[in-house]
Amino acid sequence: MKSREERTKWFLDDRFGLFIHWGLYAIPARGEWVRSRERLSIEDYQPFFDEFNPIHYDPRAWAKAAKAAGQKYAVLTTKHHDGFCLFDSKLTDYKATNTPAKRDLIEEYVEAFRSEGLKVGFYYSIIDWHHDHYPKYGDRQHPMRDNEHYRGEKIDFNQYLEYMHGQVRELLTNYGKIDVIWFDFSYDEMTGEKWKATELIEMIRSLQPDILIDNRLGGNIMANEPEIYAGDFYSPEQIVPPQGILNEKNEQVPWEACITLNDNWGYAAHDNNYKSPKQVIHALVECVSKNGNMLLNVGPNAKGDIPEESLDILEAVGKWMRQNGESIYGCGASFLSKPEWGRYTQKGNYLYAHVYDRGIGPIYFQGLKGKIKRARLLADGSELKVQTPWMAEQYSDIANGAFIDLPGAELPDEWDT
Ligand code: JFZ
Repeated sequence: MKSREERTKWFLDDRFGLFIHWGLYAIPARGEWVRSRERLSIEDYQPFFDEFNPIHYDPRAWAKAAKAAGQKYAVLTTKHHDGFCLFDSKLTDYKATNTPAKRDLIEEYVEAFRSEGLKVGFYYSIIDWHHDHYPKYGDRQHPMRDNEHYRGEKIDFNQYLEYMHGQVRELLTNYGKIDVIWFDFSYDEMTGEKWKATELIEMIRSLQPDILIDNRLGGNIMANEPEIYAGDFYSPEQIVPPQGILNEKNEQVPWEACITLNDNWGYAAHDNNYKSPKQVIHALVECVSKNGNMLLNVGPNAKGDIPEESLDILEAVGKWMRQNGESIYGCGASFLSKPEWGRYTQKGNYLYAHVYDRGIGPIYFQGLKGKIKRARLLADGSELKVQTPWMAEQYSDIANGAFIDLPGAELPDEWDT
């Protein structure tokens, strides 16, 4: 079996992926937690199942948008907490095949993303608000957590575990090679072996030896000796970890920050709080500058369209990536500390300077005196002059610094690099 280092190589080179939250909750359009937040019963939620008919579903178009944005892999919700399956599971009737969609939407997704040359991931919720044998009353997440009808209900959690393990087996057997499995999520005592996690991991590795697994089955990926189920990468949510992720031995742990474009994962019709392309680009650069990945989320609507606002952001990010992707792919943290004017990313002998605070005059590179062979503007490949400004010898010597001229006025703001 490959080591984690070998398995995660492609992932850490690719750096940028697309997260897709899509399911029945696209219809109420109030986010993927709507059932829990509004305490909807399965019956309350049934109309969305009965009418689920995404007539615009075109995973090729999704894949093309991701590719044009510079994303190299994708992760789609095969089943979210509501338990609804986009795939044709033999173990449940609660699946896309039995809705007006009438087909296995995961099969089409895998086919589409693969043929656009992207790597393919499955999000799979280990929480399940639909299954008879998943804890309800008193479970802190469950839509029926305070519904007296379910107090003292007898469940057989092992039946749920058999179902859950069985679905993971289906997902990792029926769709060819899968690159990432993204479990979500452990909480309170519902963690690790409660999910029979060791057994689950052993099955996964026997079916898909090279697949990457996130860290949300539980365990401690930062430990000296992480559990077998502690995962291949750490998954911070809605935050870029300030110092990157180091384990107890002070070694880098692969990580991937998952980030929404507005304030919801699933489609939310009235959520217009979108980030700007610039914020997204800066977040991506920040991740890479700390040895991390970014998984950027979209929530397609009930018809299967990615919202226009999200597509616009992806497009703008793509434009930047076409000019500056070299500073992202295969790059990581620099040996230099963060400069005053922005951030560094680095790949071997190539140092990428992301200049956010342009100031006036040349850009100062602490510690690089005599070490810069040549400098180029990444956006257009044009030469930048390395030269010490008049009278600057004395103070630049102190910190062993070097200066690079930037073409001042001509440099448009959004180039930022
Ligand atoms: C989970 C999901 O509940 C959410 O719907 C979405 O899919 C997201 C990517 O993952 O959200 C979480 C999971 C874990 C924590 C917070 C939100 N947590 O541990 O703090």
